[in-house]
Amino acid sequence: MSEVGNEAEFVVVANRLPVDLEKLPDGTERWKRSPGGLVTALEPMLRSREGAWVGWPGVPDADAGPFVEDGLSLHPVNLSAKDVEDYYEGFSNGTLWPLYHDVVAPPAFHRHWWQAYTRVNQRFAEVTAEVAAEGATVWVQDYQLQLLPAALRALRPDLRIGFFLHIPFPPTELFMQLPWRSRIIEGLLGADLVGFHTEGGARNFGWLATQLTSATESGRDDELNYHGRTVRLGAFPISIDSRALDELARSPEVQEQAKQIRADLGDPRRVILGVDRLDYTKGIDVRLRAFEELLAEDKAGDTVMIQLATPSRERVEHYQRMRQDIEQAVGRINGAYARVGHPVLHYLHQSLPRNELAAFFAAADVMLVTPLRDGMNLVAKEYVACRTDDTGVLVLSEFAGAAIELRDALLVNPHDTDGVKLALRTALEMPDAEASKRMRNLRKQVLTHDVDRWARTFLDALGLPPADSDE
Ligand code: ADQ
Repeated sequence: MSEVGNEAEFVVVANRLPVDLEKLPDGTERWKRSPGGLVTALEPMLRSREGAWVGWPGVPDADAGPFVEDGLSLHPVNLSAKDVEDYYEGFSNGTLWPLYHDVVAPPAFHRHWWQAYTRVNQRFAEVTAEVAAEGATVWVQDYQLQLLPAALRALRPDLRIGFFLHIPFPPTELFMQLPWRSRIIEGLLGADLVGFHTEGGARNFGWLATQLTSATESGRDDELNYHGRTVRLGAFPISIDSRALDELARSPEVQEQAKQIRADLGDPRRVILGVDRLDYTKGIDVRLRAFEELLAEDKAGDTVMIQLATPSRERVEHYQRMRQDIEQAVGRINGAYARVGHPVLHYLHQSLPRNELAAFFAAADVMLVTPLRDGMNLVAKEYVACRTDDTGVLVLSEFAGAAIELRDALLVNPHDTDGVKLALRTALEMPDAEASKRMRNLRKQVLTHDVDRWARTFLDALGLPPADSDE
């Protein structure tokens, strides 16, 4: 750990730092890297510009100061247990998350949650204002920080500010439910560029801005005029580090592990896979129902399904209930259709290391991605990147942002159980030639549109010139 200066030319602000503070049983603390696509994509750009990252260290009541970790300058925003409860679990995950995902669970509106959200966004703005050099570029990430662009601009009008929303921007009728709707839009209008995964999100936002604030259309559909400034809007579909995953999946270790997984399952004719954060938006119940009905109708053939689910937001009530429902369904399905030593459905409520996850992708003939609503869904792209021999079929919800780019998937409406069942059967029976043709097209898309390109495109639009040493 070393001292850090406060003069960064490029600053990323996200709810979480790219490292988590871990409290060990003996009372000591250590920083643990939390690997993710965002960190991988932004790391080279942060390094080449001596950039900084501002975010919460992931545990309540930490007392961490700025430090340098592995060449990255990190600036913790410490949150109390009450902040975490009201700003993060409350307003971010109990109000905004369900509201922005088509209210698939009812959002709760509480004034004290909103107050905490305002307060914490202000604190993030203050830390960022201290870190950024004169005229620096700041890139704010995601729904937890929508008030930050305006709060930061008020403190530091010299900064160039970009904002990217990783979840869907909701239909205008739903957004209007939010008691603090104008404040959120005003917060976002503090940015010079507001990015979404899809054109639809950008359009919804643009329309709401002209209805709820003094913003006016500029004559171009990707621009608004607001308080004498221009605010640009745009679609920037995020992606993955496709090359790295392709290489990992080709490695002899991962290929061997994939074979072993199939052998452990009893070498069934077909393996179906689901991989998600355990979240009610992901439609895990939808695919379990479709699989259960195929089993009941004796149409699944010699097939085994695996559902991997990373534990997520375990303190939020909706998540606890959903976990119970899913685990009950898993028990019911195996109870009815398994044989001793041969479950038809394997469920792991665990987070797996990257190489193991790649082996599961490489082992699966059919990938089921059935969210009721999803900003993008990186799992769909990860599966494609791991299919290095052009085999495998992706079944993908049309309500995932990824469906716009991955046209050669079998697209389904997750609300239509018969439709999902039919797609699943089609996938299980698809002739090899058709599957490979589709997979080749999917791979072309995913390998040429990686997360690097996403970040570069966004930062170009924001007007941050490439540094000489950018990779
Ligand atoms: P998420 O809702 O988290 O992201 P997603 O894009 O699918 O959804 O990313 C999940 C990540 O977790 C993937 O990289 C996946 O491999 C990993 N993962 C899932 N289960 C795992 C397991 N059991 N073990 C290990 N890793 C696991 C939000 C939005 C998305 C948007 C992303 C990026 O909700 O719509 O695509 O941000 O913008």
